[in-house]
This record gives sequence, structure tokens and C-alpha cells, in this order.
Amino acid sequence: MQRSRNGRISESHNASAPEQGRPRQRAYAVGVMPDGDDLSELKELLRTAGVATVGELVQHRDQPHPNLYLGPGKVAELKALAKDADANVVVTDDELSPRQERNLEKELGMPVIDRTSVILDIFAGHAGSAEGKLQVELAQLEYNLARMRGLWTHLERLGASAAQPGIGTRGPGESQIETDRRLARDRITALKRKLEHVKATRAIMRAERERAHLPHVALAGYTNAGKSTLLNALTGATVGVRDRLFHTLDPSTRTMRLEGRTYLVTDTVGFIRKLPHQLVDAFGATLEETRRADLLLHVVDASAPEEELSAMTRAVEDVLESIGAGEQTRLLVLNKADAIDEERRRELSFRHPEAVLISAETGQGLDDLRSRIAADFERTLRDVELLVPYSEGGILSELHEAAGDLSREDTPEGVRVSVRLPAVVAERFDRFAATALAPSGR
Ligand SMILES: Nc1nc2c(ncn2[C@@H]2O[C@H](COP(=O)(O)OP(=O)(O)OP(=O)(O)O)[C@@H](O)[C@H]2O)c(=O)[nH]1
Ligand SMILES: [Mg+2]
Repeated sequence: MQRSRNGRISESHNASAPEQGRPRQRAYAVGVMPDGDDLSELKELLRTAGVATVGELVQHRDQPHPNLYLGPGKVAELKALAKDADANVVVTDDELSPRQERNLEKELGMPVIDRTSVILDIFAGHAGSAEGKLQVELAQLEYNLARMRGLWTHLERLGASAAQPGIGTRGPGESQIETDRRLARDRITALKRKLEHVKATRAIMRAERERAHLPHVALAGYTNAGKSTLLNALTGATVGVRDRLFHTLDPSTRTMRLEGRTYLVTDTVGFIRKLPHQLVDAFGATLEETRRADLLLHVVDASAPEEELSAMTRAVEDVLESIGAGEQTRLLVLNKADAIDEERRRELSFRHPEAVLISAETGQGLDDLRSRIAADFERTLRDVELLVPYSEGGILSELHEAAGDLSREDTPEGVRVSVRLPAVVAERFDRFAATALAPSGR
């Protein structure tokens, strides 16, 4: 990973570079976890970050050691193993306290980085839009500030070479840290202000969409579940798809026609277990898109083994809860059906009778999914009778857009319209109500 002194990603950033020749970063992956868990996800994160994993060590204990993360005996073992494997960095599967990190580095004599740092680094590498970059920078600053570290040091650590191990060379003097902290705080304030502005712009865009009365479907789910692939399949969009974690950071919204209605579909950043809270906080404006949707499609990679699948599902539910989307109407979408066998398919529909099984790649099950989306809106529909004055011609085309079908009759007072609308949309036309009928279709 190449970053300049000010921590920004340079143009030549190229995550796949280590695939050519011997990788510059050779990581020893370590984790404290219950029995049955493993480090496959951390290794996947490292692969995405362009770092090779040259060994791994797991310690089964209830809690990470408060001073060292691993127990002292395990640390000694790790030191020898990492040396044998010619590793030049140790990566932990959990966020470390500054104390754990300091002590572990001292014991091992090599740089130690934690899971949060790796995820932040991936986000930094994948951020494309101005907004995404601001959000990532904010998250990085919050992370660094919390560990009283020099302003930009952690950004350079993945890039630390063997000749310049992090230990001893990276600690700026106390006064430098104080200056850095002040600078960091100023920058955080400035970033938050800019992001508020982004949020306001988004709110205006959203208000415009809401004026158009279009039902809004958001895709949420674990990273790499196939959300972007599904957006493309449903709307004909060409959003980037890749087999790597956190490929999508910026939300994109496209339209889809379904049974005479236009829907908006939004694809956005994916979640992960132990998602750094700094990122959840910083990505508030982006996650707002998910929170505001009328319907959430929770997309799951159904080709993952059962245990992993339920851990991923739970992780997503937790993040949704934490961003205030816990109560939202949602539909579980089991994706990658093409990659599982008949037996597993049966097991899945038994375990998740309410879910839809699809393959965003082959198109299997998409018709079913479309009907489920339409049916969800159908439930919220009510029949309304409106009287629209001739002076409000624009309202009629809005109604057409929102409802598809409507019947109209010209009367001396205006156009009398009978139409089925979602309850929330119907409310917006209340001022034209001739008679409101009882909710139907429930
Ligand atoms: N076999 C199979 N692979 C799929 C399917 N849908 C998506 N994929 C693959 O899964 C990987 C991730 O797909 P994306 O659509 O980028 O996933 P995402 O959820 O948007 O991921 P992030 O943006 O990184 O959070 C890609 O390699 C896709 O080709 C599917 O239905 N079947
Ligand atoms: Mg994506």
C-alpha cells in the first residue's frame, strides 16, 4: 500500500501489486476466539488489502489477555513462529487497546496491527467519491486519536518495511503527539462539518425523490453477499462487482419497473462482523439511505456454511439495529443459490421459510423476489378517491407515476380519480381526498 506522508492514497495505489512476486507485507495472523471459529475472514481481509498471510495462530480463551492480547506463553510461541515464517507484521483478529498493541510489539519486536486498522486501510483504498474519502478519513482520525498516536503513523504501518520495523522508530515525542492531537481534532471538526453538508445535500435529493412518491428498496447485507450483483440484475445497472471485501462504499440508486410502478433500489456499503464503530459513525450519511428505505432486502451469501451464515446474518442485524434500522420491514434474500446443492436448498427453505432463494448471477428466483417486493407494497395500499382541480395538472402525472393504473373521470370541479396508493403516499394527497375508503388488501 502506498501512501504519502499526509496519509492520502497515492494514485499508484494498487492492491494487487503483491500478487506479482514476493509480497512486501507478510503477515502472521493471530486471534483469540472460541472453539470452532477460525481466521478465514481475517485472511480474506488481508487478501483484499494486498497482504499475504504466511502463518496463523489461534488461542482459545474466554477473553483476550488484557496486556498482551494473547497469553504470555502463546506470545513466546508466536515470536518463534513468526520469525520462522519470515513474517514482517503480526495482525490480530480484534481491535487492540493501545496498551495491548504496545506490549505485544515490544514482546515480538515487530509491528502489530489490528483488525480495525486493516479494515480502515481497505476502506481507504476503495474510497472513490469525495464523500467516501471524507468518511474514511474521519474514521481513521477517530481511530488514531483514540490511541494517542502520531497523526498519520498507522497509515504507514502496513507499508513499514522490514528494514524499518515500527518499534522504536514510530513514536514521535510527547509534544509532537499533543500538536498532532490538536491538529487531528481540528481536522475532525472540519470533516464533520463537510459531512453535515453532504448530509444536507442528500436530504434534498431524498426530498425530491419522496415528492415523486416512489417506493424505495434498499439492499443491505454482509460484504461480498452479492448486493451489487443483485442491483444490476434488478435494474439493469452496471455497478462494479468483485470478489473482494468492501468493494462498494458509495451508495448508488437505480430505478426498477414492477407491475406498472417505478421503484427505487439502493445498493450501499456492506457490513462485517466486528465492524469498526468508527466506520459506522463516519458513514452516517451513507447508511441513512438504508435507514430511510420502505423495504430492506437483507442479502445473504447462502453458499456459506450454516454457522458462518448465521454469524453473518446476526452481524448484519446488529449493525442495522445500531443505525436505527432495526424495526424496518425486511425480506431475507438468500443469494448464490446456483452454488449450493439440492439438499442444502431444502434445508435452507426449511430453516428460513420466509426467505426468498435467488441467484443474482443466473437470475434464478428473481421473479419470485420481484413478486415479493410488489406484494410488500401491495399490503400497504389503500383505495383513495381524489378530486384534483384542473389547475393542478402536475398532480395527475405524479399519481400516474406512483400508482401505474388509475381511473379518472372529468367533472365540473376537476378530475375525479380512483387509485390504489401506499398509505404513506396517499397521505401526501390528502388535501385532494374526495372520500377515503377503508384500507384494503390487508
Ligand atoms: N455463484 C454466485 N456468485 C455470485 C452471485 N452473486 C454475486 N456473486 C459473486 O459474489 C462476489 C461479490 O459480489 P458483489 O455483488 O460485488 O457483492 P457485494 O455484496 O456488493 O459486496 P461489497 O460491495 O464488497 O460489499 C462476486 O464475485 C460476484 O460475482 C450468485 O448469485 N452466484
Ligand atoms: Mg457491492
